[in-house]
Amino acid sequence: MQQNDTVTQLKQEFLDSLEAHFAVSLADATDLQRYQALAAVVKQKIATKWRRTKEDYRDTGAKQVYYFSIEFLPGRYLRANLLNLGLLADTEQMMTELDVDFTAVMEAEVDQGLGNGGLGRLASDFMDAMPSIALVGNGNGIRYRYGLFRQAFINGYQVEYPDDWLKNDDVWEVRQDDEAQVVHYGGNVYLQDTPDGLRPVYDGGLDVLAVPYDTGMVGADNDVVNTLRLWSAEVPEGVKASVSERSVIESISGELYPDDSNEEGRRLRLRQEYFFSSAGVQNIIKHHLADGYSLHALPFQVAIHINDTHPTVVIPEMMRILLDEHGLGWEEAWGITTRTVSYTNHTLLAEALERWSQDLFAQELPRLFQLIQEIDRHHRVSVASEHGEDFAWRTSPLQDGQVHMARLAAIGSHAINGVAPLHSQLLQDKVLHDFYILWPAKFSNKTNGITHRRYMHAANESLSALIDTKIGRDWRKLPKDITKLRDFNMDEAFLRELAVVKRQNKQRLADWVSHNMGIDINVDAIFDVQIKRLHAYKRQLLHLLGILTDYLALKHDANAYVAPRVHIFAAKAAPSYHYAKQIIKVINEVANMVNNDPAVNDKMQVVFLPNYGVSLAELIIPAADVSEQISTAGKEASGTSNMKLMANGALQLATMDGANIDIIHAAGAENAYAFGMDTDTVYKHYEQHDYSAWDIYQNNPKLHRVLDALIDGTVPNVQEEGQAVFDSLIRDNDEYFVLGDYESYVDTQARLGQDYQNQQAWTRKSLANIAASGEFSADYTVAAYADEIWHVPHNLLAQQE
Ligand code: 26Q
Repeated sequence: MQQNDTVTQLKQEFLDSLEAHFAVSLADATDLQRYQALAAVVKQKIATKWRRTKEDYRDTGAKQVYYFSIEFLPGRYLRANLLNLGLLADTEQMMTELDVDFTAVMEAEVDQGLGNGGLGRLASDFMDAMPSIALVGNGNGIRYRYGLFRQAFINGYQVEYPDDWLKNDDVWEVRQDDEAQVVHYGGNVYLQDTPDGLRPVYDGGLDVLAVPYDTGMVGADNDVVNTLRLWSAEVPEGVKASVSERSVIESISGELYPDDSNEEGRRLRLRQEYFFSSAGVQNIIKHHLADGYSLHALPFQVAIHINDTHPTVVIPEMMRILLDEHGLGWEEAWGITTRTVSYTNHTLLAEALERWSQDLFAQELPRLFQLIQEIDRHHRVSVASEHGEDFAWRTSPLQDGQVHMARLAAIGSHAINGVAPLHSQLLQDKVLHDFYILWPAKFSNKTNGITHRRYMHAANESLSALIDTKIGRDWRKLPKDITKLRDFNMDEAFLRELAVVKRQNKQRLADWVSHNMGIDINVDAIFDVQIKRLHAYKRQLLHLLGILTDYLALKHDANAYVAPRVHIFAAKAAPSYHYAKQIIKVINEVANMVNNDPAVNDKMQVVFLPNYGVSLAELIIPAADVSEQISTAGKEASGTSNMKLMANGALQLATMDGANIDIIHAAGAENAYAFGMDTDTVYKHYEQHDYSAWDIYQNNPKLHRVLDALIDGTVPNVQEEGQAVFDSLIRDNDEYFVLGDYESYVDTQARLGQDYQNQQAWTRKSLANIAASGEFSADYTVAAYADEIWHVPHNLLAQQE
């Protein structure tokens, strides 16, 4: 065995750590103890870099970016941290030498799920990208006591269990008592004349102590470690709180809202939004002043970015601090605030735009409400003369008894961006059109990105290693350099090696499915993957109708040609989203029917993996052949699983929506399967009211049979759910045009199935996707934010197109 100093030293540190923490030998240690001991070693290595980074930022007076997000979805840290520290290979070797199952050790770490989906995971990808390009950027969010629910299926129904992620302590976090902040809610507030002008006097209300827990965000192959700060709600010291008062306070950081589309504004949710926004802003300003800067220097020293509208209260909160606590005038405070804050929108769904009842808002945050009234008044005055009363009305933060958060965010920030070109265009043309008329220069696009480090180098180590053998390792620093792989698309040996890697990854997933679900899936079949939140607009239902089409074809004609496929779903539905849960039930029953039917199951299988999250994504994505990105055009802001799947060599079966468009463009249309209506067609149907699901149903016999299968007992055990799905399509005229895209979808699936049979040609298309994935690195995304919005330096080399 090869001797390696790092491995030897790591081994000693690991064994010492086991003894120091648990007084056990390696042989007697559990996987959890092994994990915690190793994590402690890694944390020590991070700590030195972290301290130095903090000192360096303080000493140089670098401008700081703060990314405010109500969700972060980090998943597991150990493997990603080892990778970024350059210690992954050595650790693997050490574990081999010690005869320890490293996978089991890593799986002992809890998957930190303090977010719902795309938005939260994007925030965590940015937390990986920022230190990796030496950008001074920190996260600010909530340390929820319970994260996103754990999902199980019972009789095909989704059942939710609490996510008690702190049961075993979080090894990575550091509690910072001396950084705690008090956040105030409710009560009455009066303005009193004082020698310094009008000042608010508070009467009653609730004080909550926000205590931060910091985690080091490790840069890849450098010495930078930034900070993710998550706030926890506690009773302030010296306050005598009854049991019920205590529980009111602690509930503020008690649990993540398990909904990713803003069902209805609830009081506790508003308290959460204010909680991390206020604690974060107070803390930033406190340090800014302690470092000797004037408040007027704030926009030069600090950039605050709000991830969707959930932290929009930072705008009135900053005004409150500048006006009430530091006596600035309105105009200077407003200038400082707007030049500090920037905003990203993540949704085109009208129902997902955040609004709060003014009554509730005024009860919870009375002083902020007064300030919003003042912002509203200034806004109306400044736009009415030029654009008219009606325009002023439409764009005002306060209208119809509600506080419109996207309007407040647009007015109170200096930059507004969407997350893919189509999305940014639709923001300008439709959703935020009035604001675009007012301030066109505020608007830009910043296409989302992903971290290849987690989703490729760590989750698909053999793929990255194989690529290294062809183009060296520099592409890991400069992801666009992966285009050099295109030179090898006629290299047959390389294509075979790529296919071998894919097959190994499929086998790894098949083993998991066999072990955890008791289903043996066929690794020679196409792994056709749809993994994302369960939502009507994402159209898992369209995929399901495709499955039923194949099933009925095979049942009616044993010689029908259907390319062998394993349909792989993973998705959580919001607990209150009844329709989404009905779709889960139907998919599970179809899966049961198909998997237990010997007449079809050498051609098709359906598996719905429970409890989708970051760790499961890391297992599924490397194994995917096909990436289903089939939202109704104009609905998905960007999507990010589309980028992760592409980087791992899956071909897109996709509508022209969100970043699908850009992925197809980058990979080449011949290396993807685009289908369905485009955005213009969808909007025309909305305008002309000429879409008839009933007509489509009546005129397409194949589709007719498929839909009838949902209600005539063909699919067993779905009396109620099958009817509900049927009704949403036929009686309610199919809001998301599932039937309108059906024909195009099944035709495209058939063509794809044929193409897959030529393995070499398929692998060549797969290679084209991998080779085009570099531009979707979050490193570039974050660098673009840094250059164009935050105005902070970084060390990512600019690259020629
Ligand atoms: C708001 C108020 C009350 C309760 C919940 C919410 C809430 C929570 C989460 C609303 C929305 C979200 C999350 C939205 C989200 O994940 N959007 C996705 O963002 C991705 C990153 O930009 C995009 O790729 C996806 O297209 C978009 O759907």
